[in-house]
Amino acid sequence: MTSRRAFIQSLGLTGGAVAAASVSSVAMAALPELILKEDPNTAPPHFPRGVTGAGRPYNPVVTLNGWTLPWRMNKGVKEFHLVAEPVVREIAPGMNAHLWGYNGQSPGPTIEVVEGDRVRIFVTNRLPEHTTIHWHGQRLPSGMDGVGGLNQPQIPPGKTFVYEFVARRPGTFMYHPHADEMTQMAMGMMGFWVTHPKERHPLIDEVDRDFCFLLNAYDIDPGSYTPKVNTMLDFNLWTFNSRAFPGIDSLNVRQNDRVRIRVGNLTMTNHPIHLHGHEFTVTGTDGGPTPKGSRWPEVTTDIAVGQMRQVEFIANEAGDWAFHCHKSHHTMNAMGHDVPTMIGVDHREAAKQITDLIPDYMVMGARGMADMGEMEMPLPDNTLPMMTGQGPYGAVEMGGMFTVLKVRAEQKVGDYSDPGWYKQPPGTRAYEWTGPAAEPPRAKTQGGQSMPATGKPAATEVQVRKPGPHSGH
Ligand SMILES: [Cu+2]
Repeated sequence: MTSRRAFIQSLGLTGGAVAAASVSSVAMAALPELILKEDPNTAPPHFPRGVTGAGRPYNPVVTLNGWTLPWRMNKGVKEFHLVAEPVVREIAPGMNAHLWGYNGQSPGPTIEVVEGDRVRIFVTNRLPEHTTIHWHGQRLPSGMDGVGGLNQPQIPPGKTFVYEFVARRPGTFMYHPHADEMTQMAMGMMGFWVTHPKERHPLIDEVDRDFCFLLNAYDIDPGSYTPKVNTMLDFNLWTFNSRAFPGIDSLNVRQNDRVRIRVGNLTMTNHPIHLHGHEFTVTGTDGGPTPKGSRWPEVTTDIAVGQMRQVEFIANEAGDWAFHCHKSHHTMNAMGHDVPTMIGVDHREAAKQITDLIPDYMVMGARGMADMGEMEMPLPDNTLPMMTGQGPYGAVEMGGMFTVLKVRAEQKVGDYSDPGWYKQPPGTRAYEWTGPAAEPPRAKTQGGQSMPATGKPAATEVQVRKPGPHSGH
């Protein structure tokens, strides 16, 4: 592992494309060099340098907690080398998962090409079982589509297969196995693909920042490392690019930038992805750029299973803006999903007695679950707290599919580094009311209902209302 890391460092990922001119014809007949990256940091945009035939220059994408795979030019063909292999992925600091992925990571590296490029991808299988790669959304010859058994024989362990096709349409794509799919996708095998337009496109605007990531999910028991691959719906880790908050990097932009975010969903359920502080439009789907007349503003877009969505907006509101899945269970990590509701239960007396027997016993959830965000409760090894993350004003109480869009006037063009927390101008933050306290409205009305019941007892104690059969009509 150490030598592999040293190799990556010596290569340098930025501008690390292998120039055709400097490689002998013997070398070109061999497999393209294997390039790996094992850390989970967001790599800076990959500008291919020293390469001819790259087509029109483009503004490269930035893969959230990921990277773009360098390639070499071989007689006019862009050659990539993907290796399917077991990897260790840090889901967030404090938790590593034993996954399967590509080139040292799950998800695999983003493949970034230009419309019209001829692309040759060598896929080496270092998994213990066979695999394939399906190029989700691409126009290509049927024999290159990657469905094991249907379009090609499976790639046995230890073998390398070659895929080759022309990236015919610009847009947002994904890649993933079509071989023992349930297992291999539950283990994290997937990656992003972006095809940039070869010339100015009437439906594809130029943007200042272009981000991409995949939605994925894992079921990893607290204290363990390997996903349960038979889980259908009850996943406990909801991730952007196999990272859970607070492990997901922020999206850092300059104020007034035109921003594009491309998202693909390879989980087993839909995700309503929600942005604070701005409206966006869906400018592209898995089928390509959307016609301008079909676009409308939204602040949440639902991304169904197997879909890709590309949203765009002008980031003209300075600040720190939440960007997350709107299913509240998807902004929560393991441990929280099966906790019984304790709101309103007074178990002080019971707790006292239990504490005599079990000194570490802790009462949770009697006032809601917010305490969990701050509580330093003992967790099994390799387990993330249910909700966590510190903001400038305390616990953010989030997990899973949550990150922050940081919009700053002082962010430099092309600078993707984290500017830190937003400094709010004086007088622009929610503040505490210090006047006389308001009387609870329940004291004046009958139980706070808009339609008071007749013959109802006075609201002096908690009423438990249950839906019952209709009567007295
Ligand atoms: Cu979700």
